[in-house]
Amino acid sequence: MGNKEGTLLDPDVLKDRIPRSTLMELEDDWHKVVGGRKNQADFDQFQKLLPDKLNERDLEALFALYDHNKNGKIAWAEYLCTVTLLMDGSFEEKVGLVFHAFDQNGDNSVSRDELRDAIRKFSKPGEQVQHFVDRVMGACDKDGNGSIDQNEFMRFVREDPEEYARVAGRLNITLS
Ligand SMILES: [Ca+2]
Ligand SMILES: [Ca+2]
Repeated sequence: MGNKEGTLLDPDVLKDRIPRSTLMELEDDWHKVVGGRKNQADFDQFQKLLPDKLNERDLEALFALYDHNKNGKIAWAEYLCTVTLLMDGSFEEKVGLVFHAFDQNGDNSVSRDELRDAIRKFSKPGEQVQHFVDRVMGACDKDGNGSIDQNEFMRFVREDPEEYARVAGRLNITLS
């Protein structure tokens, strides 16, 4: 499940990717809400770190996106990494962030069960969940091995942005 801090990027690289003023604001907010760098944010604290007030389900989806190592808490490194990728990430990095959130057991593939859980958490399907899972699985799993790897997911997002928007709709991430 990745390293123990749960970052997807090297913390030293991260610092240079966002403006110094933004980094200081993030640190300041963290300090006020969560305390020291070693403290981890729980769900209520996480909510206070966000600029916007979100409904419960959207907030849960966002929490899962930030919680890279899936331990139910947001570490400073996870927070900084996710904010940086959302602000400054490439298309591939942002899709990778979403893929990582879908991949519960961290084996770099999304199984049908993981896809179903992800769709329950992240999607605005507009149809019955099981139908939606079947359709998305069919569209993504080009080699037919029953799970989705990152390249397959990337291709799916490129080929059908509207379907992707339904899959990850609660996250409301602008891809660039
Ligand atoms: Ca975590
Ligand atoms: Ca997996």
